[in-house]
Amino acid sequence: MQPPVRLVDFEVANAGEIGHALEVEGPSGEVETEEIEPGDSATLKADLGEPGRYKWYCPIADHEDRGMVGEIVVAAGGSDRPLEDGDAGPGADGPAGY
Ligand SMILES: [Cu+2]
Repeated sequence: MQPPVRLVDFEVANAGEIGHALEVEGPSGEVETEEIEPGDSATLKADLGEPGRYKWYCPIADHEDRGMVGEIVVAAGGSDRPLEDGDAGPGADGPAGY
């Protein structure tokens, strides 16, 4: 049986001084943004329809090795309630960027 598809929007802004991008390795494959220039933002739609632990990282140059990497945890039994201010977002425990 195919796992359910649940698209999650990741809204990312580049507050740094060089280009970055966001790649997410979800249960149905990888998705990534184009390179995001400093001051720009992008939205990445990733299918996270299955509980698990998924990797996110910046695919530009050696940024992953330099710490632009983290984990997205999708718990089972969630609700469809939209995220609200104060909810922990993906990568909330990750690096703050550079
Ligand atoms: Cu980067």
